[in-house]
Parts: sequence; structure tokens; C-alpha cells
Amino acid sequence: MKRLIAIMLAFATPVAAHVVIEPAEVAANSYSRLAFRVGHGCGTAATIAIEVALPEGISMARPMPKPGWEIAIETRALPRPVAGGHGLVREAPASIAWRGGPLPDAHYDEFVMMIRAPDQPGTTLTFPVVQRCEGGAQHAWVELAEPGQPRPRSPAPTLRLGAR
Ligand SMILES: [Cu+2]
Repeated sequence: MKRLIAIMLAFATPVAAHVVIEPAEVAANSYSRLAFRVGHGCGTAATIAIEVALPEGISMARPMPKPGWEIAIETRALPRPVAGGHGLVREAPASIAWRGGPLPDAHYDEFVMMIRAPDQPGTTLTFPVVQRCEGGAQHAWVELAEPGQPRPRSPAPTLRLGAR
């Protein structure tokens, strides 16, 4: 019975309450604003960090500063330089983290970045997110939706690339 209730709760959780990206789709090869919407804490624990892993193919990502949160950016060297808007780009952002808060479970917030979307119309990018909370709790939003399978409990935020 306990297990059944847990399953029912899982399906009752609205998708919008997870960590999701708004908008769900941007134009390929565009400079676009992404808002990572955080709808709840870890259980009832307040959020103190949002760590976003960036998919390969994103050559530029700039987080929007957020009062009360410190930003950490990790980069990776590109196999070969690519042309950017202002000269050659030799490294790409690998992850962006906001740490601070706390953001109480009862509240809602958004963590914003600007990215240059890859020139790959018709594809879907995945941005795994680790949400850390007070007391050591965490929620890993890293699961991939598989065709024909039930929606995962903790799906990674995704972004579709539309026509240019
Ligand atoms: Cu949720």
C-alpha cells in the first residue's frame, strides 16, 4: 500500500513543478535566454544550489547574476577553435552553478542564462541539473525520457532547437 501511494504521488506531480527550461524551444544558432524554473525544494528542504551541466555544442553561455547567489562557471577546451561573434572561441562552458539562497520549498524562482544555441535545427539538448538543499538533501534531475517508456520521475531539463 505504501508503495502504491508513492507511485500515485509520482504520477500526480505536475510536470511544471520540476526543474524545467523556459522556453521549451529556441531557434537554432540563436542567442537565447533560458530560464531554469525551480518549482520546489528537495522534499520540503530549501534549495541552496542549482548546478547545470551544459551539453556539448554550446559555445557560449552567460549566467545572469542573482542577488544572494554566487555563480561558478567551469569550462572545457574545445577540440578546435570555433568562430564566435567576436573572434575565435577556444573554450566552451561546461557547467554553471548558482550557490546561495536559501530558496524555501514554498517559493519559486528562476535561474537565467543566455546561450548561443548550436546550429542543429530539429535536435533536442539535455541539461542535467543537480539541485542541492539544506541538510544535505539533493535532487538529481538527470533522467532521460525514452520513447515508449513512462515519463521518468526526475527528468533532465530539455531544450528543442527549432528552425533558424
Ligand atoms: Cu517536481
